[in-house]
Parts: sequence; structure tokens; C-alpha cells
Amino acid sequence: MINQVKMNKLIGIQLLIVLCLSWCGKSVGQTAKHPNIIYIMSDDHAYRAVSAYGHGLNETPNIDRIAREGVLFTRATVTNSLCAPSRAVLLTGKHSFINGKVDNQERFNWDQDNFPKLLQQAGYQTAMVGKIHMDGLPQGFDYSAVLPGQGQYYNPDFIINGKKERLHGYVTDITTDLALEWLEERDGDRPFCLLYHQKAPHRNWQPAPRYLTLYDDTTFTPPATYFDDYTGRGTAAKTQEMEVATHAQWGHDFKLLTDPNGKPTGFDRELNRMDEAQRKQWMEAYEPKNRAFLQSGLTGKELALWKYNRYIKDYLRTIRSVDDGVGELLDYLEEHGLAENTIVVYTSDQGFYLGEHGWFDKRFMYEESLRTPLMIRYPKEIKAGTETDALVQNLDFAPTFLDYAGVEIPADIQGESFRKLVSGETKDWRDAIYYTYYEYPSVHMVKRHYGIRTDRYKLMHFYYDIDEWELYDLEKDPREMRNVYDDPEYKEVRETMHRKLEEVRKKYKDSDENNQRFISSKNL
Ligand code: SGN
Ligand code: CA
Repeated sequence: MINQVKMNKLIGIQLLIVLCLSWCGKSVGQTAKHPNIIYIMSDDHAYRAVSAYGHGLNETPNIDRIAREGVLFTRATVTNSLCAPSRAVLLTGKHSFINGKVDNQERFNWDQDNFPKLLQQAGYQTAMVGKIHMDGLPQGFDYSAVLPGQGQYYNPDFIINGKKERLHGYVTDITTDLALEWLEERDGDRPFCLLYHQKAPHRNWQPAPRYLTLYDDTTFTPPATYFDDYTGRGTAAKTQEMEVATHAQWGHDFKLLTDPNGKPTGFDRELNRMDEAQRKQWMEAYEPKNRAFLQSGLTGKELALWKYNRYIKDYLRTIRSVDDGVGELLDYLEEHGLAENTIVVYTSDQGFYLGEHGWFDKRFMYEESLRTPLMIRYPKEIKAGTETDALVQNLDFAPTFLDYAGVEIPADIQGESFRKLVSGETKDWRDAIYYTYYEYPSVHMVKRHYGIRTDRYKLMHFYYDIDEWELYDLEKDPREMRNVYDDPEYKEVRETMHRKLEEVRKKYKDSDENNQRFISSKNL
């Protein structure tokens, strides 16, 4: 028989074990061991439009601060250069053909695992604010305030915890305010993970009222490939519909109320969401520039240059307010003593063409849209001023965040944690990245393709209604103007790249059958 003293002792020990298990296991308190995470992602932000990358286009002092005080990735890429698929990869750490969200149209299955769900189960508070571009109530978040679909720049609707509400103001500023409000109201005793997703600088590039005339006195020179005629490339580059000079629209993109033939563009309808004061300010800024253009009678090359300037100025104007928002968030962390223990990430859902090859938009596996800006600040582990050209991808975010949070990384996650890479503990990293793109036939008509990129070369296969291979030597031809797939000099490289491609496809469990499945699911 156990006497009462022994019994009490036993109960005491059991209680201790239970307490210890619950602390070490699932629930986490606000301890130094569990960093906060702020993941900032804008929409379509080309790395050339972040001044930390040194392209001299614009100034983004607040975004640059993250890089200066942390690590700048010079060759970060996405696995599928399109909005919703990129977000699905971020959440799941799995390629599109595994998580199922291959294009903007396909439904995202929120029931599958995602990293915020795992953080939540581990005791983190989680929130998502801004653009997600997926139907259904986001799962894995204690709080969500998201834009329906693409969202609106002025007086946007937000779906706040499942309820739609129209808010007054400019979308970038509202998104920042909602993020700050959530930070202010959160439970200060537990770690948090905030996904703060800006809509800007997505098309159609409507600037904030305070930046409507920014760059009015500047003339931008387009990139060297702006007048590309696509010789040296295959069918896909020649048949796209994303040329600034040809496919961008007088109203929607260039913000003219009437085109050069005097025909109404319908852009006035886009201003309907604005209130009277906003519309007045808009008209005061754009009317004089529009009038000057219509009177100029520009044609040919000059017209193409004007179009480039109207495009790039509006694009960069929207980025200015994204940068303001980043500054507000960084200041908040400073002021509340959170800067040391918070991982701050700045990135975009993919890259974008800023006139390279004559284009806007993204989708292609060519460098400008494959690559995405990426910088991370975490003073505890990342030395200020670090730079890496490692081939990291958005596929790696989920496992990296779980790693930092001390949560076990599920075996079926396909990305790799780059925690040790950025702390300098290891140099070991993948030597090739894998890419897939599916949204065709669709807007901008970029053909379906997949491929790999290594340190020096890129091999791509365009399929569905064509069967064409492209190979680029990025060292000799960084602008990807000459497909060397059939060049006898590259025979060996071609064969090595083909072998590598097969290896990588096998590793990630992709195949031609998968491609066929995603074609059949659309009855194409
Ligand atoms: C919209 C844009 C396209 C853009 C897609 C996808 N047109 O359809 O230019 O490629 O979104 O962008 S617009 O007339 O609505 O501006 S994504 O970033 O959401 O994938
Ligand atoms: Ca996007």
C-alpha cells in the first residue's frame, strides 16, 4: 500500500511532468527562444526597384534598412511567377504541382497544412493583413483582414475575419494601419507571426494621393532590351501579350480619359471608387500631363518611350508608399523594444519586367520575373551587411520560419530551411532550382513551361501547343537574348542540364503526367 505522503509526492511529480511537457512541447511563451516573425510581401515588386540592389531607379530607404541591418539575397527566386500560386508555395513550402494551386484560377485547398497553422498550434499568435488572392477564409490565422481578389487601390473592401467591409483611404496605408492595430492589440505575452501583404505595386499602378506628381520632372531611360525584337529566342517570347508599347491600355494603364484619337477610354469609371476630394486631387495631377501628351502627337519610338515613362513612374510612385509602410512597421518595432527578437522579411510574390524585352508583367522563367527581392533582418543570428547569392526560393520560407520558431519541419515540406546559411554556420546549399508555370491560354499569353536554373545556365521547356527548348548561358548572356539550345558548342552543357532537370523533377515528384493532369482539369 502506498501511504499518503508517498501518494502526494507522486501526484506532485506527475504534475511537474505535465507542466514541463506542456511548456517544452506545444505551448510557447514570449521567451527569447521564440522570435516574432514579420513577413512583408508586396505584389509584383521587381528587385531593380529596390535601391538596396543598386540599380539607381528609385529610393527605398526603409526597405533598404532591412538589408543593411541584415542579409540581402541577390539571387532569390520563386517557383512559379504568379500571384496566388506564389502565395500557396509560401504557405505550404511545397511546389504548385503538390499544393494544387497551379494558377490564379485554380481553387486553393485551405484544409491542407500550412506553416501559420503549425505556428499557431505551437502557441504563436498569427495574423494576415492585405492581399492573399485566394478564395475562402484563410486558415491558420487568429486574425485576417484580406482584400477580395486583386483588391482596389482606393477605398478598398477588406474581408475582416470573414466579414466584408469597405474602408476609406489608400490601400497601402490602410494595410499598414490594420497591421499596426493588430500589433498593438495582440497578447504581449506570446510570440507572433504577422503576414503583411501589400497590393502595390500591382497593375494598374494607382499612386497614393501624396505621390501623384512624384517623378513629374524626371525622364527615365528604358532598359537596353526595351526595343527587343525577339530574334534569337523561340515562339513563346514572340507570342506573349505583355509589351508596354503594344499591349498596355490607354485608359487602364496610362490613365488617359480619351485616347489620341479622341475616343473615351472608360478610365473615368475606374475613378468612381474615389470620393470627390480624392478624384479632384487625381485630376489636378493627371490632367495637365495627359493634355501635354495628347497635344504632343508622339508616334513610333518617341511614343514607346513616353509609354515606358508613364508606366515606370506610376509603378515607382506606388512603391514609395510601400516603403513608407515598411518604415512605420520598423519604427513600431524599435519603439516597443521588439527589434531584437523579431525576424523581419521583405520580399515580393514574384519579380516583374520594368521594360526589359519591352515588357511589363511576369510569368516567364527569364531572370527579371523569376527573381524576387529578398532581405531579412534578425540581429540575433544574422550579421548586418551580409550578402548571399545562394539559390534560395520562396519554397524555403515555411521550413525556415518553422526552424526559427523551434517547430518540427514536416517531412513532406519540399523547401529547405536557410537559417544556418544566413547565420554563416554552413555554406551547403542546393545547386539548382526548379520552376513551373501553367496559366495558359490566359491573360498575357505566356506559354506553359518548366525548367531549371543553376549557377550559370538555364534550361527551359515550353509545351502544350508547342514543344520548344531554350538554353541560356547566363554568364555570357545575362539578358537572355540568345537561345543556345541548338548551338553545337553547348552540346555537353545541354546534356548535363537535361540530366540535372530529370534529377530535380524526380526529387520534387514532378512529371509530364502532372502537366497533363493540370491541362485536363481545365478541359483544354
Ligand atoms: C490581372 C492583371 C494582369 C496580371 C494578372 C495577374 N490585369 O489580371 O496584368 O497579369 O492580374 O497578376 S488587370 O487589368 O487586372 O490589371 S497577379 O499578380 O495577381 O498574378
Ligand atoms: Ca503578383
